[in-house]
Amino acid sequence: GTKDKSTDSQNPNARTIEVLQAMCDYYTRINDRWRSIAYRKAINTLRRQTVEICTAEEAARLPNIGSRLAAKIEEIVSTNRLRRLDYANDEPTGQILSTFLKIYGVGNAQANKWITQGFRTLEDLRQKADLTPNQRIGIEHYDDLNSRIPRAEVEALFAYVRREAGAIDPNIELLVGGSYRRGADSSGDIDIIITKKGTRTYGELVHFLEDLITVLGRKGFLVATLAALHTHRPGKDGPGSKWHGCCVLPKEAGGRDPLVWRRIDFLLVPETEYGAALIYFTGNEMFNRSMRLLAAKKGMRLNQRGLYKEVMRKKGSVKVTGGELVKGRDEKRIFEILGVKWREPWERWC
Ligand code: DCP
Ligand code: MG
Ligand code: MN
Repeated sequence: GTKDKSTDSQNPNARTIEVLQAMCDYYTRINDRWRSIAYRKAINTLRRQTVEICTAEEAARLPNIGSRLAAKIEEIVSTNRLRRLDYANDEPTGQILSTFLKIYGVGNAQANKWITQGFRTLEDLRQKADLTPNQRIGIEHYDDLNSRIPRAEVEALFAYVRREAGAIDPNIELLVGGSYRRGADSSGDIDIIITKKGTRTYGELVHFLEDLITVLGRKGFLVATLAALHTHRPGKDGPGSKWHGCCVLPKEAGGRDPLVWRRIDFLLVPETEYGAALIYFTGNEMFNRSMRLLAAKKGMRLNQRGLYKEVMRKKGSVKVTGGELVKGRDEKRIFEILGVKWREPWERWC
């Protein structure tokens, strides 16, 4: 995670790590998940070395470093640079692609399509492209939606929501998950998890959320809807019910002038699924992935709704799962059953 970067300068492979990190950032920017994961793993391996790794052969002997990455490590050590990175930095489509990919909700397919259609700048898109309402929001508020939300502002936004929520239903419980719960100084969005004692399905919370959205919209706190309740089909799987949109901190609540648009997510979680949902929505994504892998290794299945015993009845080629192991609000029980040491939210970076 980002936390160990400060120690890199003392590492004998500091320069190699720096270049590989730039490469990793590049792949993250152009949404190449596999390569960015491969680079991150290699960087973690190098961070653990106490001697400098100079040749491809030495590098390839280490865990999580394949032959192509090993060759790149040798190139960095012997030339102090990496041609692939120089190339990535001057690649014009790479720059355009990364600009387009930062538009909220835009993925590789859409970004590449725009490039093929000849669009080069956000201004091109604004004026000439055929945009969905969400894409237009993403472009009109590009800078706001790409800037981090300081922790204090997350708290002010949350206080605003909590006050209105409490007026609708005093028994509702709200918590900020995501990077905020992990203790981050700033967040990309604000993730609000909503639950209530005694609830068994998210359907029991839907009316509350509808009321909350209405009130917050009327007050000018919510300014755009990106993904609403009705896009979610009851009975289908998924994280229960959710709402994604944008909000602003009103001036009278300490908001800046001009108002800054922020991304906000509401997630409905019945009390019976709260523990598993807390783990999922606290993240981070890598931590979730490793927890799910661990569960699978122990013949169980973990998702945002619960920890299940995998019942391997074969029904055609479909796996039938059953036997929920943990019901309720207890995050710690899930760690216990998985046999892993409890980790506080702020220790869940990787
Ligand atoms: N999550 C996940 N896998 C995904 C997306 C999300 O496991 N593909 C989980 C882990 C995240 C949490 O949901 O921590 C919230 O998602 P966010 O996208 O809001 O990510 P964070 O809150 O962690 O970071 P940010 O500060 O960028 O919002
Ligand atoms: Mg978040
Ligand atoms: Mn989110």
